[in-house]
Amino acid sequence: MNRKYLLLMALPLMLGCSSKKAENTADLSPKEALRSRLDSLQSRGLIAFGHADDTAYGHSWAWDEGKSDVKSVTGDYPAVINWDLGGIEKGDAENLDGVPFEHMRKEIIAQASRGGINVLSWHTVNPVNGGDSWQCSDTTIVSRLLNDSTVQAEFDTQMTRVAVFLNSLTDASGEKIAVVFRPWHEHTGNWFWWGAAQSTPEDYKALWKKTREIADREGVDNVLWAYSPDRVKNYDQYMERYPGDELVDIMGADVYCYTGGNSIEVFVNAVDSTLGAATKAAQEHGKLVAFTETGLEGIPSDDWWTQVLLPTIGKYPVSYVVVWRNAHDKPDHYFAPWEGQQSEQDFKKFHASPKTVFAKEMNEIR
Ligand code: BMA
Repeated sequence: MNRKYLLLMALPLMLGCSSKKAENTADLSPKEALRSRLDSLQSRGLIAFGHADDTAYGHSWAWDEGKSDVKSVTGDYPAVINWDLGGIEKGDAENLDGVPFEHMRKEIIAQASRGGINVLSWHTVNPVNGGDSWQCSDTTIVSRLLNDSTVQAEFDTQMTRVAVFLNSLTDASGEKIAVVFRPWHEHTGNWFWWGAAQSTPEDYKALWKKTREIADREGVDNVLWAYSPDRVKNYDQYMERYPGDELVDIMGADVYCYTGGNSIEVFVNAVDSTLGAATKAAQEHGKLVAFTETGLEGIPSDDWWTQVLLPTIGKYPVSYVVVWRNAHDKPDHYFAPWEGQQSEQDFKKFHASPKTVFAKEMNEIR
């Protein structure tokens, strides 16, 4: 057992408060137990590491049972895995990146049973003409979704399919598996049909309300809902489209790092303004904080993990950080290292940091 593991086990005793909490989480609903675990990470100053589609495919492989690029480097699975529901709204068998939903369900169950957490994003088609999430030249979609009864009915069908999937996530004993769901993400940008140039703040908030009404009607009770704007300049911009305390559990943020010029400085500043705003919002509204999407595509760096990412986000009480997927069919599109990748050694140090948590250590987080 390594030093970090011992520290994790001893922390509740050192803090003198959490061992009681640990006993009590057994009585909580799956959703409240998940909230409590994320809160526990935050209050201990720990950050759970996450990777999109981690166990479905990786840099040069797909669908191998038990495989993971993160595990091939660190010996452990990520604490958090992001899955994307894009395509489920059409009744498709596979998501937009080719992950069969049945396979996704299996992997969600496997991740939960190893003590990890699952988070879901949704690159959904639009309910007007079925165009993909990035079809953003039509700026009337959100307003038609809210006001045109035909479009409303189509959205109802789509969101109901999402709800059916969420309700179907159960463990071996039949108990629901709680997940984080973050619809309508990166809405401060202009690249999705629900973006800032594509909807008014009032319509964006109404879109959330409608989404929650359908989920609630369908009995979805295993979800923590995350609000996840893209980079913002300040708190006011972060909150401009906040749909309300009754609809949101997690204050999230999506901020990517790019290469070239002063891109690291730009990234650090953007994380500071965005996670700074998310943290303030979370404190004021009694919510959790998470860095819901980030990464440096291709990781052309020897030390990005320990010299850029960790010190930049370590200042904020983020419960988890997710880096995006390692595509198996696009050799340059990856955000976590694999065996032999340039940042491999640095990622091992990131894994060994007392601040980061991977799947095995999640079992100590109650
Ligand atoms: C983007 C890219 C796309 C993918 C989409 C949804 O960032 O990774 O290739 O289809 O996310 O996962």
